[in-house]
Amino acid sequence: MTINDLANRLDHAAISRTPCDQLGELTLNSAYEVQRAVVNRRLNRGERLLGVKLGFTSRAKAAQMGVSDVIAGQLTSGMLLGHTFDLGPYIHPRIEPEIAFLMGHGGTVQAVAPALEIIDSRYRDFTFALSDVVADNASAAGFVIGEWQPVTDVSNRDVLMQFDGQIIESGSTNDILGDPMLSIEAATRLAAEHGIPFGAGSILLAGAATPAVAITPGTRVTTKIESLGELAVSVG
Ligand code: OOG
Repeated sequence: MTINDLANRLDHAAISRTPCDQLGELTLNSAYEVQRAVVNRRLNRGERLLGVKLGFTSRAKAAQMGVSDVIAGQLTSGMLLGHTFDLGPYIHPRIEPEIAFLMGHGGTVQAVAPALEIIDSRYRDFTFALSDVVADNASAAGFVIGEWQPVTDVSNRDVLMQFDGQIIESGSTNDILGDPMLSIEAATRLAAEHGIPFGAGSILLAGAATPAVAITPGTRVTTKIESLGELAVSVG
């Protein structure tokens, strides 16, 4: 199987909303090559690159999925959702609260916002090895950004996620690598190692502070992040 064959398998799964088999033995470098080929298929269909997402920056998330290393995926314009969206395009979507950074020049941060990320593994039963999920663009599927705000200290802040007003997950921003600001260094390093564009104007999703939760139509999802306020979305 070539890199292109593997990318076609993942792209077809996403487009047809039919989960596929895991890819089998693959080095991490080859997995990032498959990711690039998968993202290129989106760009060839007219999408634009908007930034980078990190995966498994929180121990709770890594434990949920049975993996340990921090990984990067790429965010495209087709994944950017409004405050109301439907789940039609996804296979088995889950949602997680995130912090978004808007990057400035030279690794500086221009703005910060609360965010929600929809992840959707293209693999059957949402089950994968680390190389599989890297190839599958870190399960990137959708994201919603709340109001951008001036840069403020976002370390050690409470994070909540509610479904229809009931708390479903809670944590701290320090669950993200011990300090969410460290996600900038991690993204810069992974982007440089794997040829992923990441610079001024890029959005960075720093990784979930809590495990992801399966979502179903008709749910109102709210995240509240201390110092950043709240973001609420309606899932149709
Ligand atoms: C991979 C994506 C993980 C995060 O924030 O840790 C992730 C997955 O769990 O499917 O986005």
